[in-house]
Amino acid sequence: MCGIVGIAGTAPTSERLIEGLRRLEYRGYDSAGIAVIQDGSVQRCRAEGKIRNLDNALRDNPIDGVTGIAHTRWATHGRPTTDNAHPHTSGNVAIVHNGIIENFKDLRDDLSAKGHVFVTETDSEVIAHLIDHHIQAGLSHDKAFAKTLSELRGAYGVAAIFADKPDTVMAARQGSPLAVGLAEDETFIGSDSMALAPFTRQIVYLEEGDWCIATPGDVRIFDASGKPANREVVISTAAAELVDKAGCRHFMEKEIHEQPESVGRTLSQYISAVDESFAFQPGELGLSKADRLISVACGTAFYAGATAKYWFERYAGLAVEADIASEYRYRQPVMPQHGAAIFISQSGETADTLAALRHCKQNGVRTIGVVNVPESSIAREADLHLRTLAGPEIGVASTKAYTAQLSALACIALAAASSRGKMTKEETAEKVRALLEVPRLINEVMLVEPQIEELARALTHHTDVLYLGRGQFFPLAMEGALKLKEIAYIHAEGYAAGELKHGPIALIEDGTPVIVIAPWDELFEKTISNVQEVAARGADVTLFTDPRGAKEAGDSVRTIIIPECDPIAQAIVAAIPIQLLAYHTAVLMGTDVDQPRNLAKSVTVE
Ligand code: HGA
Repeated sequence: MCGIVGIAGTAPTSERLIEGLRRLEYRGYDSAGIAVIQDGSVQRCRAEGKIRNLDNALRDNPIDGVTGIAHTRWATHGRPTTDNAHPHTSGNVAIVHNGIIENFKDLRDDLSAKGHVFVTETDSEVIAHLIDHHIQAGLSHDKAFAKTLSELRGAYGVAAIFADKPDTVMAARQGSPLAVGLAEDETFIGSDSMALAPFTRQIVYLEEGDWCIATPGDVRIFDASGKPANREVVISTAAAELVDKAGCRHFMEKEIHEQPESVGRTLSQYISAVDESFAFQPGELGLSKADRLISVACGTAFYAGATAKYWFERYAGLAVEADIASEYRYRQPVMPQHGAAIFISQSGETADTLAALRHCKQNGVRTIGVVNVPESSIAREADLHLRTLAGPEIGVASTKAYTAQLSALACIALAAASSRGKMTKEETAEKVRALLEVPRLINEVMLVEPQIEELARALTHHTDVLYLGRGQFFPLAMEGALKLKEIAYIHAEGYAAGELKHGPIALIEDGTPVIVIAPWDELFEKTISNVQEVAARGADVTLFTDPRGAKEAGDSVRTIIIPECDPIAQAIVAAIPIQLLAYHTAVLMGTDVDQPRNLAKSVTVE
């Protein structure tokens, strides 16, 4: 969500802070700001909207200093205005914050009574006042910072600078990720290693409850109890170059078209094209004897897990509960005795998913993370990290990370099937061959793009769209509806085709667009019956199917034909036209495709 950068440096920081922020803009972009220590006082520059607005504001009113902090915001408390933009100040203190301070009202009331004047609607401002209050009461800066942390309830990644301690940045982590970057004579703070990649590759990840004092070329880290802590220095793999659009109009367009490569890269991590076997020991998954698998995730990643449920059950005979992380963590779920839990997240920092993982770990359940960012919290904390290799995904609406998740999960399901003795070597080899075809099939399915653009044009005239699917295509129907809502701002529902007659069919009227995802399979006839039901009531149906399905459906319905392939491959291939449909509709609607309103890329708050 919000992104934080801090530099305790020896050279001017303003431009570098902005550079760091640009790399974090995917986390939030409703306002941004920086603060530096200049001539012994805190100087701030803030602007509403995207980072380029801050950059322009800085050009008009330049500020600079060798110590500074910066923030890009995704508002949770208070409107996205310049006044509410971070950094927030009190006296000599300036802070930036990622997270939510749950007890901010009590703290604010208490400090107001003591004479502090609050000028924003945010929860975060209280942190600046609290630190300032403790310093004014006579505590050293370190002690004031630590005492403040002990008084905060909720989640935070926070960084602070002090006009009267001009070489220092203090930072802390509780529930929101924070990394420290080390260089010879400078020290950096960032929400993730991507932000720090232009400055250094030597990274220390703060652990839960850690806080630190960063000075040029040095950092002292303390754990939650205040004891000095030693944390491993890792070499980050994040690329220093800012990812660019490679000639595409949007990152999302580029990321959709990168999928042959990203899926191929992910698959090759798990299966070998040489002998159609697994590139790892299936037994390593620890699923050979499992009686239950829990799949926990949010948003698009949840739909990847919900699709994989069909594979684990069908191929590996393993019962799966696919759950939404924000529900799972508060539901007092019954833990599997001999099972495992799988957590799916692009960023690996999704707050609800991370909390669910910790809950499972505490209860002795084996945890598996399917994560795209290898240095992230979920990747590090899971008992087993299974990588997706989608590469950096910048568009807020997930595309290549989703198909990479599906690819990894397909391999995991087949490996589980093999280690559980549910599939013979020949059977798994056949499925592995089918998966290895997916990158080529994705290239092939892209050829329907002109037809999709035409369909997208029609959707722009509607305010409601229904997506239908059965079996493994039901989660894809929900994912299609989610994509359309996210970026085209058109209301859409994804439904199980057979469930339609139990309610949503009442919504169908003349011209209601209905998108049906139904390549030919054993359920095809049933889905076609549902198509007839809605068509009879005036719906404008488009059927995404393969050549066989198109033949069976006849001329009565508009079809978009996708390649024929094995069902496990089809669940991945069929996702592409669904993504393209949302993309083109959004472009035609003129929305901000890569940074849709109200959304942020990785949701590190509850
Ligand atoms: N609560 C703070 C920070 C929001 C945040 O971290 N979002 O991800 C605010 O609203 O400014």
